[in-house]
Amino acid sequence: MNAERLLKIGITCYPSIGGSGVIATTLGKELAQRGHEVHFISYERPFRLPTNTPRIHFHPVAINDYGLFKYPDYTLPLSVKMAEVSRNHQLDILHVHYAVPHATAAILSRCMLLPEQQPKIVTTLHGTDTTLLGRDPGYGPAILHALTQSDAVTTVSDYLKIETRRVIGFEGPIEVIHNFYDPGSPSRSRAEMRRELGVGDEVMILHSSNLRPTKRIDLLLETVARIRPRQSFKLVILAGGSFEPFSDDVHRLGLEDNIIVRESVFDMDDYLQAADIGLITSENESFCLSILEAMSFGHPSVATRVGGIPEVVKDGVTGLLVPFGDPDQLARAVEKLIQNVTLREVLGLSAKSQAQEKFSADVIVPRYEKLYRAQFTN
Ligand code: GMT
Repeated sequence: MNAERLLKIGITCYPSIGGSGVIATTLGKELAQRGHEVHFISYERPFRLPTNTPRIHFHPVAINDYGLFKYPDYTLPLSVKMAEVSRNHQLDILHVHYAVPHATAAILSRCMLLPEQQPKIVTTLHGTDTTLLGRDPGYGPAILHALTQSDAVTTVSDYLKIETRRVIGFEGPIEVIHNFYDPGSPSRSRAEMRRELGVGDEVMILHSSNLRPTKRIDLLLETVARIRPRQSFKLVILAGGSFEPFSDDVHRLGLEDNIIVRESVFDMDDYLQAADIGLITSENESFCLSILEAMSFGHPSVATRVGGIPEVVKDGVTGLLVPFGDPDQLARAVEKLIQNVTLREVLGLSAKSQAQEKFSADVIVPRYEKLYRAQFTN
């Protein structure tokens, strides 16, 4: 195969709000802009996937609800659709994001195809597919099997590579390709956005996540409850899930005037440009895309020193890292950035240049293209 040949690439990901879906969708858009033909295969159109865009196609997977099954099955119809799209569009590559069940479905789809119809399968592990499901005896062996059968495996951080070896016992090659983010063009100005949110001269702290247990929203709220003075900040939470279960804690901690919650936000960049500081209190993160999003807009984050976060944030240079589980230390770090405007600006500028130098589409997308093309050499 000619090294510069344009490829036909299938991408499967979770289409709803979540870092792995965002990365997969953005990667697909970038690949299409570079001339490749990209076929998304999932149960819903990924929420950031534009319509009517050259070289981008979406193939929905229909899931029937049979009374016979107590639990609906997605893996089999997904694998059938993957085989159909591979056959009909002569896919070169099938790139699956998040192993469960996508990698297993991809391997199964390959068994349904003649040898000359089979795409090369690239599996990208994103986080809990290793750290949580990899430990589960009901999933671990299936994940190991799918990784072993994949033509290439990538992880989004060095940390996740090490964990994949340790937790799943996968010994084959793993390429670390970090996540990427390029700031878009917000549709509203920073001032408009802050007015709309009711944020005045206070420092706007942003927390954006799916609110799953590992994000430790309890710790996030405990942290902001300890920031003094209370009038110095507003915390905007962009929730990729219902915030309702945390409402009692907001009242208990007397944070009603400090917290603004928005659920299922699609115009992320509008909020990012309005922010000043990011705040992440996670127990574990393979990478933490929302820190990178904040960095791309020139905002430093205060975050816990866990998992792959130190690969994204250089402590004292592009943000501040604090040991996990200590709301007092987290609050002191946030106060430092609230009070010291110069420090905030210096860290923010370094964060932005690190984001461009290490984690931009121009740096990362060619690494995926190279990996795809490497599947056809030798
Ligand atoms: O693994 C998950 O819990 C879900 C996944 C997602 O789809 O958001 O998050 C992981 O992948 C992101 C994108 O690569 C990373 O930024 C997150 O750090 C990672 N989450 C965890 O490791 C908990």
